[in-house]
Amino acid sequence: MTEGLFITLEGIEGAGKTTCMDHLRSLLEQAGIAFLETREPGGTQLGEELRQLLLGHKHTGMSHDAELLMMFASRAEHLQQKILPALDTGQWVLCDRFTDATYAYQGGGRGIAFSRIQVLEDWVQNGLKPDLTLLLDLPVELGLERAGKRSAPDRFESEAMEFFDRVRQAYLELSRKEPERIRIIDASQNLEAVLAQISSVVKPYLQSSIR
Ligand code: T5A
Repeated sequence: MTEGLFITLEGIEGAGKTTCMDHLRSLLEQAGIAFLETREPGGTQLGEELRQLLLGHKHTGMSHDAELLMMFASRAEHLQQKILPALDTGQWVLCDRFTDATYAYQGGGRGIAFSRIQVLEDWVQNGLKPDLTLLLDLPVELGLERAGKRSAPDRFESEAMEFFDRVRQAYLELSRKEPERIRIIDASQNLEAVLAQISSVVKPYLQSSIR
């Protein structure tokens, strides 16, 4: 049984996860809550090396199954080395992407059946799920426009618009299945409005942590 709260941020490219992570960090710091901030794929030495392989252009034609398995290899290491130890000692965990991204990108985007992903989720996570997921939702065109202003596209960002449409729709389907856990944030609004939505979702959790 874990004690800390596990919060994840999700969304298509350019949704504003990095920007919102800064805001979450300051909310937790102000509340005096100890936390681990991390990301996927990545978060450990092995995970960061897998991230380079997954996001870089060296293996442009990697098979969809290899991509899926590498995501879960990174996740298995991450859970054992970082996430579970942090939660077990009562720290909160803020994670930039987790398994919902696998359902959205490898499931929705690549077309791998959710039931196959579920097998790996059960194996690697043994029932663990985030307590709260903030899904930053916005039209694909807007996300790609924002992401494009920033840096050269990685292997995923080089995908076609239709790929991200499927990713977005898969995320929305996940939130319909688990509306209590996966909260939709309208990320098309200006930054101030987006951060206000995040504060209003997260504040009840902060208040319940103050005993
Ligand atoms: N992946 C990951 C899988 O396929 N399967 C998996 O299981 C997992 C875990 C990881 C990639 O791996 C894939 C998905 C991804 O393609 P990543 O770095 O986590 O890559 O994901 P990215 O989406 O590439 O992250 P980005 O850093 O590109 O996007 P962010 O963090 O969502 O966006 P951010 O905050 O950098 O914002 C983009 C720009 O928009 C501005 C910001 O200032 C910035 O310039 N912005 C706004 N502008 C106006 N109004 C707002 N509300 C704004 N919010 C942000």
